[in-house]
Amino acid sequence: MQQDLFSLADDSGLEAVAGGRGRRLGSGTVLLPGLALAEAPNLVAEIGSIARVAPFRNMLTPGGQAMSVAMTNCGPLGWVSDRAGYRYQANDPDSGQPWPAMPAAFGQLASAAAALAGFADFVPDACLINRYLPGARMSLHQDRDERDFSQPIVSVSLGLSANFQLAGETRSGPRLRLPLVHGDVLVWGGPDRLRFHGVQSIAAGEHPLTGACRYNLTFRRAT
Ligand code: MD3
Ligand code: FE
Repeated sequence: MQQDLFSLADDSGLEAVAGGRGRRLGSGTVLLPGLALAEAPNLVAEIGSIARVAPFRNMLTPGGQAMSVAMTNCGPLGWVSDRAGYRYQANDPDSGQPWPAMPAAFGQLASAAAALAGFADFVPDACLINRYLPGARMSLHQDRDERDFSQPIVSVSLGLSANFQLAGETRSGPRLRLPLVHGDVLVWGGPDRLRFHGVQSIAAGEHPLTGACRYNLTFRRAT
């Protein structure tokens, strides 16, 4: 079991990732602790502007259950879920309007993080914005609604901390658990792109920048 956890974490310490700024969690997964810290106040302000145009909403699963995580999007495409299924679309289903533009600071951070993790030329066309209030969680799932799994995904954590779970290509088997804190950026791609992952229920708390809330930005190449 210990051996399994080591191979899951793949953190030998012999390799300098991103010039010492990164921690390798898998052959295609790199954690960049604090990479978004300096930009965080600006990112949170941009989330506020986006949410005034495309408010956070608790989407329905295809089974008809409201998700505990509230979501909105920015960029050319947005991820949506409803009774018809999961998909990316150019318009906000609540307003019929295009999703708000992706702020320049978002795209620049995502591309820079991907490059640090070894994925050159990552240009996201979708940014899903997740809002977790205390008690919200995301059960174990794969991200597989994108066309090209050779493209990585970049995630940025803001506000309250979360306990993240990373499994393998099946739901069963050992899981790496790690805290994601304000400013952390996680990049995953290559052989890790289809690993199951989830977020445990968020504990109550107050963050100076976000209040009683965690935001997660996930940057994707949907098409
Ligand atoms: C996947 N969001 O929106 S992303 C999602 O914190 C989603 O809101 C989570 O999963 C959140 O689809 C977590 C972080 C992540 C990190 C490493 C992974 C996802 C990963 C490694 C492999 C596969
Ligand atoms: Fe996911």
